[in-house]
Formats: sequence, C-alpha cells, structure tokens
Amino acid sequence: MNVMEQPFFKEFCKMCQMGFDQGWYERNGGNLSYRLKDEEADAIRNDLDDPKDWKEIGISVPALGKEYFLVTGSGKYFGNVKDDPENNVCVIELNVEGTKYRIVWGLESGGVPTSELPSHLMNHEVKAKIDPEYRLIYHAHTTNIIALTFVLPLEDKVFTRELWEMATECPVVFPDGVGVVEWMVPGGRKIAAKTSKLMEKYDLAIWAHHGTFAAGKDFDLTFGLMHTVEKAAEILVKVLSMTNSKRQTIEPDQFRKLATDFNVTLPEEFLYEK
Ligand code: 2HA
Ligand code: ZN
Repeated sequence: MNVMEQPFFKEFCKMCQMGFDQGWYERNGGNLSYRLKDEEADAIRNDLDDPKDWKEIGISVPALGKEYFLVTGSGKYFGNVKDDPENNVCVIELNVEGTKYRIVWGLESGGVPTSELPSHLMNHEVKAKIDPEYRLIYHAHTTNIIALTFVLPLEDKVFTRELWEMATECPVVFPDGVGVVEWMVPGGRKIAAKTSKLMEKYDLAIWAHHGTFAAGKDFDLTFGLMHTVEKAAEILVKVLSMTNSKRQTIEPDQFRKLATDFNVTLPEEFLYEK
C-alpha cells in the first residue's frame, strides 16, 4: 500500500501540523520520529524507493537494528509537512548493527533526516528496551518551558515539582517527572547520551534554553504529553510574572492523596518540604 495512505503516516503529518499550530516550530525548529511496527513496515515494503546509500548515524543502537522509522527531514519546516510530505519527511531503515541508516522513502528533492537523529534513536532504544510499545520521540521548541530554563535551577526535582503544582492533572499525566539537561551543543552524540540516560527514568527531557523531548506510545499520548507540560509551564510563567511567592498551591500531602485516588505512584523525591 502507498506509504502516504497508511494511518501512521497520516497521524504523523497531523501531529507535525498540530505542533506547528501551537507555535512550537519556528523556521526548521523541532523534529519527530516514529518507530514502525513490523506489520506497518511490511505494508509499505512494495512502495519503497530504491534505497539510498548507507550513512553513519554517529552512535550505535544495536537493539534497533533493521527497524524502520518515519522521521522529519533536517532543515525542513514542520509547517510544510502536511501539504508536501514527500519532500519534508522520510522513512529510514537501520542496518543490523544499528550504526548506519539509509533513506528508503521520501525527501524526494534531497536531504537527510533530522540533525537530532542520534538523540531520537538513542531515546528510542532506551524506551523500546523498557517497553516495546514506545514508538514516538518528539522534540519541540516549547516557548514557556524554554523561558523557565532561564529562571529555575536546572534540576529535575525543581522542574518536576513546579510543573506538577501548576495543574492537578500534571502529576497524573507525567507521574515519573521530568529530566533536565544543562545547555549543550545540540545534534551530537554527547547530548544524545545525556538525554537518553534521562529517558531511562522519565518520558520528558528538557534541554535548557532549547526545548523539550517527549517519548510516547502513540501519537495522541505523545502530543498530549508535550501539550500538558508546556501548558503547565505557561501557567508557571504567568504566575512568576505576577509574583514570586504563591499565596497557595497544591501541597505534598495533597499530591499523595491524588496519587492514591488516581492510582499513580509519585516518587517522594519530588514531594519535598520547601
Ligand atoms: O532545527 O530543533 O534541535 C531542528 C532542531 C534542532
Ligand atoms: Zn531543537
């Protein structure tokens, strides 16, 4: 079947547009990758192009050898994906060792996968080992989260707690919390290693003065996760713009009650006394 008629492909394009509509994707900012299910890879096999040359990824992800990914292109604009996917996204295949990729569909007028491919693939590998149902890695230039990385200490425990306090649903949507990576040069192996280490513990990793990575099992959940954390950050930016001392907030014991009623585990490390 035609690649572009596949449900996962349509959802991928829709998600690019939804993120663009949120204002998270100025110019060529941001990137998205989806790890195909075996049956999805089988379904498109006859519609693939002649494969391009194998290229080095720069990292190795042996657990993902021979898997297929749908990814946004480097330098491409999220706002163009929906109307012109063939030139803005591609399907890649990894070699058995997980050290090289080749483009097997898309980027028809040339190009390469996202510059953040090392981070995407290392995050995918970590998540797939924890639970093979994880399929998406989503990177967005989330305005309010970025703003907070200038004023909050760059500590997982502070970001998690402050964001949880901003909306009752937050600890239910990201009960494991959020990780924070200090400022680093993007695009390479070092930031990929740091981010994927955090992904062993969290579904969200914030890059200081840059943006956010989210990992998820389907398109709705992954977009929803990014949307929820960025909304919490927006509320916090508003609160901090009015005052630096909250009159009232959600307290540790209230989080504990929420955890019981909503059947989630909230690590005590985030429920510290202030
Ligand atoms: O330009 O977001 O991190 C794409 C990016 C790089
Ligand atoms: Zn970025």
